[in-house]
Amino acid sequence: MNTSCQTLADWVEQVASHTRPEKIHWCDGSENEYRGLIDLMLADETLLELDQRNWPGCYLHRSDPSDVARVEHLTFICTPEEADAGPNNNWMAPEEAHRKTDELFAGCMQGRTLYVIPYCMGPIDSPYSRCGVEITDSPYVVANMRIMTRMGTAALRRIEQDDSFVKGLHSTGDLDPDKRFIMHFPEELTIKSIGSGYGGNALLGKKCHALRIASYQARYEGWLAEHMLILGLQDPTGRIRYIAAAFPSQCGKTNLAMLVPPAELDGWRVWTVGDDIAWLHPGDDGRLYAINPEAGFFGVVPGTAPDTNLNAYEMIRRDTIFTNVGVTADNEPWWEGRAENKPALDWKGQPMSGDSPAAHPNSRFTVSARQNKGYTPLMDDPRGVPISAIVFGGRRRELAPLVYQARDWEHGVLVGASVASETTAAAAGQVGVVRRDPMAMKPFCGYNFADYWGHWLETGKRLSSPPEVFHVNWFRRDESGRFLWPGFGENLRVLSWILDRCENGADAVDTPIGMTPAAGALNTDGADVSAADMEALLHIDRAGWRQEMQQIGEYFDTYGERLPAVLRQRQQKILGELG
Ligand code: OXD
Ligand code: MN
Repeated sequence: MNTSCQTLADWVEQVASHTRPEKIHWCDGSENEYRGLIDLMLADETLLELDQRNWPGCYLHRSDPSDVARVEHLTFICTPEEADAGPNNNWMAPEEAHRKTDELFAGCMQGRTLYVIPYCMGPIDSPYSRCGVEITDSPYVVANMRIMTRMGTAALRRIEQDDSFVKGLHSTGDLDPDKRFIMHFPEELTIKSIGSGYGGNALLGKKCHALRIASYQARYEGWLAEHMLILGLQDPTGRIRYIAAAFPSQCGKTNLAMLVPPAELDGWRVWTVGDDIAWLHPGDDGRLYAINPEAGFFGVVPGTAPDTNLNAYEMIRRDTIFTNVGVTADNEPWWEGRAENKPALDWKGQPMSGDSPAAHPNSRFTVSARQNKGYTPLMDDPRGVPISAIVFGGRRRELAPLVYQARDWEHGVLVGASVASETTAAAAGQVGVVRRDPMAMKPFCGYNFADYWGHWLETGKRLSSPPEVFHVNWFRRDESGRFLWPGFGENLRVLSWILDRCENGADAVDTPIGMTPAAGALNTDGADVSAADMEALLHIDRAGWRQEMQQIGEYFDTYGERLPAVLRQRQQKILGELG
């Protein structure tokens, strides 16, 4: 036994006798251990070494071509009552889900090593952090978990102290998509994932624990687990304020969290606290505080370039695991959007041919957050950072204006619950279809959305100084498909209006859907955006919004009696104002 935590020791023993590994390895999180895993994977070609002279510590992993994204249709919330999972989730009865997966786990680790990964989501010494243990047979998962979480001995010590942890059992199985399941048992604080090695399905600390299980725990413990980036925005006076922003996968959270200000906005700076997940707690002072439970970034590679995300571009030049990118003839990683060099092999290792991309559209980098130029030690502050503004957003060609502000917290909850976005390659399935993605949590909320919105409303009541709530849309296009807003660094202009609004300092126009920037209130000096485009970006199309509000009402209908009445009232009120 390698731990004084009896529950953990018993569980490892029980899993081992079921899965029958050849060896058991308790991860300590050391550099030596990481090096050993890399060597092992180089030897069996799970990893390929990239050009170490120019890309030191960088490796390429090619996944099975059928295993490149999250699989929402194979992801289940297994609460005893189906209604508790809600219409937003796939549900399976816990006994059935255990039976189905246990059958697949039986003997699945024969001839392999079982790794025990103790990890902590959040700073080790934060009261807001929560621990978990992932058991896996994949060295690739172990290496990624070491980058993405605080993993190893320190986490194990905390688990022994708390005597509480989330149990995550994972095996890549035989990668047969018909035998792939990602099961969550929120009441048992347990995850069982089999048949996939892809990040969101296999690095169990991330989506499975820090969002699905944590959102469920947060409801009972009085906090929020959200699919949000956290950034610190330093203005030219040196003052830093914090923003948390929820966008669906592949809508630019990582880019926004690492934003580099355009030259005209001299004196501004962005500090990255997190790029994907925020755990939010009401503080004693009535403000909302955020920690990032992760320690690294699992970001989308294509499009990463000096003009879109210089910090990320430089950050991934060393000590990075690339998954499913192309390679050049001289063994550098290559992806669409990388200007230098050209690809020789695509992400499957095949010679480039025709128009098919070199990198898979959902190819990823895994890298420590400390390698980012915008790293701030506040990321490791056990108290977290106070949030001034919460921003929701989606990818929408039409309708949603560049930015608008909710009137108050309740309206903000309605704005979050109404988020819709075009689907992307982060999940298997059709790309580009608009779907409702409330709070960007559609794939990640571990319980019924109606109860979740109720919990948001209750949380607001505990805040005497709640954050202001906004909605943004960087993705508006004209009829020809041209983007109306330049995006990336220029988004700072919108963020600075948002911060001004938090202190009633910028002019706004009152519209039925909320407050939009008054003419000239949003600084566009030096930006490549015409007055006509700006007008289109801020225009409220009343007929379109009437239809949208009606559709939101129909969407709410699917939650029946459980829908908090106040959301219906606010939706009806706006519909009435739209005339
Ligand atoms: C992610 C996702 O990987 O949202 O962050 O899919
Ligand atoms: Mn995400």
